[in-house]
Amino acid sequence: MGNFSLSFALSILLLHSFALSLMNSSTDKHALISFKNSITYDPYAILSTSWSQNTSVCSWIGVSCGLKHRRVTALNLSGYDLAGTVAPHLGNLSFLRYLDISFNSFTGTLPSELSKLRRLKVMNVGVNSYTGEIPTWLGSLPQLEELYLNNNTFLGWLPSDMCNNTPNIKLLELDFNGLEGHIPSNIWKCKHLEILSLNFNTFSGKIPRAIGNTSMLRVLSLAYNNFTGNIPANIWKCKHLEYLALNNNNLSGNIPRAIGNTSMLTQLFLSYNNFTGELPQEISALPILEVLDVFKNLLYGSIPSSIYNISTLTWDGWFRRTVQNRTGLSGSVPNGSGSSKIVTGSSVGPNFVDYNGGTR
Ligand SMILES: *[C@@H]1O[C@H](CO)[C@@H](O)[C@H](O)[C@H]1NC(C)=O
Ligand SMILES: *[C@@H]1O[C@H](CO)[C@@H](O)[C@H](O)[C@H]1NC(C)=O
Ligand SMILES: *[C@@H]1O[C@H](CO)[C@@H](O)[C@H](O)[C@H]1NC(C)=O
Ligand SMILES: *[C@@H]1O[C@H](CO)[C@@H](O)[C@H](O)[C@H]1NC(C)=O
Ligand SMILES: *[C@@H]1O[C@H](CO)[C@@H](O)[C@H](O)[C@H]1NC(C)=O
Ligand SMILES: *[C@@H]1O[C@H](CO)[C@@H](O)[C@H](O)[C@H]1NC(C)=O
Ligand SMILES: *[C@@H]1O[C@H](CO)[C@@H](O)[C@H](O)[C@H]1NC(C)=O
Ligand SMILES: *[C@@H]1O[C@H](CO)[C@@H](O)[C@H](O)[C@H]1NC(C)=O
Ligand SMILES: *[C@@H]1O[C@H](CO)[C@@H](O)[C@H](O)[C@H]1NC(C)=O
Ligand SMILES: *[C@@H]1O[C@H](CO)[C@@H](O)[C@H](O)[C@H]1NC(C)=O
Ligand SMILES: *[C@@H]1O[C@H](CO)[C@@H](O)[C@H](O)[C@H]1NC(C)=O
Ligand SMILES: CC(=O)N[C@H]1CO[C@H](CO)[C@@H](O)[C@@H]1O
Repeated sequence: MGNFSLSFALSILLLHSFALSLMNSSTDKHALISFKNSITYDPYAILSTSWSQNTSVCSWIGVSCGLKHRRVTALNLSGYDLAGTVAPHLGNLSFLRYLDISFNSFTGTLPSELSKLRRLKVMNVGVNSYTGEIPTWLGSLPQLEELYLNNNTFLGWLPSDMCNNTPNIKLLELDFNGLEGHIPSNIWKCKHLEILSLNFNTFSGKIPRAIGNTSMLRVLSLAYNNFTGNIPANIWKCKHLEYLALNNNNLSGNIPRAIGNTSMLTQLFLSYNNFTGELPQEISALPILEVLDVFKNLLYGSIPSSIYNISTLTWDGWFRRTVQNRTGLSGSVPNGSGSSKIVTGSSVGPNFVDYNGGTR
């Protein structure tokens, strides 16, 4: 405790003197000019026309400043097709809270100087061509709430201490990379995690039991990986779970009865695994379930008739993907679609776009 408050006080002191004595708005301009100089392709001439030496950085396209101190608080250059690397000088934007350079063609690795951005809340570098391992310093940005690294070629394992020093992280979006290995079991230390999206990587091993202790979880999307073992029983403790996609993995075991406890669940994707046993009756206790996708498993038995009472379920999608495709389940669906609301769009498959980047 003593150690902690001492180092806390020290870092506050350091940050303050750092920010006050070294950094001012001309540092911000210097940092952004260096950033501009490392851009090799600017097809819409965003930087070459707007980012002019003789104007205030606060008037530049993509730059926002604080009202009083006129320091740069946001840099948003999403979708301008820029290419190049990210200059380490960006780490000098000590008041930066939002960094969004998604949907460009940035290459190389993320410079470690970005670890100096102690106020950063949102970092979106999704849909670029970054590579290398996920930098461990990302796990030490104390204010970080949203991190998007999707659609790059990040490699290797998640840092094992990932959740130790990012107490505020709410969203981790890592879809479409070359990541592998296990989900660190200290994931529960990310106490505010609401969205965890790891689709389309080659993660393996078991889904850690600790996932049940990330009690704020709303979206858990682990599809198209190589996870094995059972669904951890703890997962049904996540009371806020709305979207669970575990499809296209190597999971096995029964679909647990406790599934009936996640009453906020609207979309459940379990297809293309090795789940066995019967579809539990408790599924019909999910009052707002819209999509139930259990196609291509080793399930047997009959479809609990109480399922037909879930008025939100989209019968056409469910029917197509389970009964018609002969999963082994027997039973029939109601004549016509009758009272059921039909939303064909969401019944075709996981809507990855919803949780993919969040910027488009
Ligand atoms: C900003 O800092 C630089 C050096 O870090 C210094 O040369 C310059 O005078 C400072 N500008 C203002 C307005 O304080
Ligand atoms: C800023 O400098 C550019 C040349 O670099 C010039 O064309 C432009 O007129 C200047 N703008 C102002 C407001 O001085
Ligand atoms: C800004 O960052 C660069 C590279 O990280 C560094 O060389 C420079 O001294 C820093 N400070 C200022 C005031 O620009
Ligand atoms: C991410 O990459 C995948 C595969 O290349 C692609 O299908 C998807 O559209 C990309 N997502 C975005 C948001 O660009
Ligand atoms: C999860 O929380 C429970 C209490 O709610 C605790 O007993 C257990 O040790 C925690 N598990 C992990 C892996 O943190
Ligand atoms: C999945 O993991 C198993 C071993 O656990 C391995 O044999 C298999 O090649 C992996 N599949 C993929 C697609 O990585
Ligand atoms: C599932 O696991 C088995 C046994 O480890 C392995 O042979 C198979 O390739 C895995 N399937 C996938 C899709 O990874
Ligand atoms: C199911 O298990 C068998 C072996 O028991 C394995 O060959 C197959 O790849 C598994 N299927 C999936 C989708 O994991
Ligand atoms: C969760 O579901 C199980 C099995 O259906 C049940 O015994 C248990 O009481 C439920 N727990 C909560 C907290 O609702
Ligand atoms: C479905 O709901 C109706 C009326 O709400 C009820 O009478 C019936 O028992 C329910 N069926 C099942 C199988 O739960
Ligand atoms: C950046 O701009 C895009 C397009 O205007 C917007 O959708 C996105 O939310 C912005 N990013 C941040 C972090 O504010
Ligand atoms: C044999 C069969 O009916 N296959 C269908 C399974 O479901 C998919 C859609 O999820 C259809 O495209 C297939 O035709």
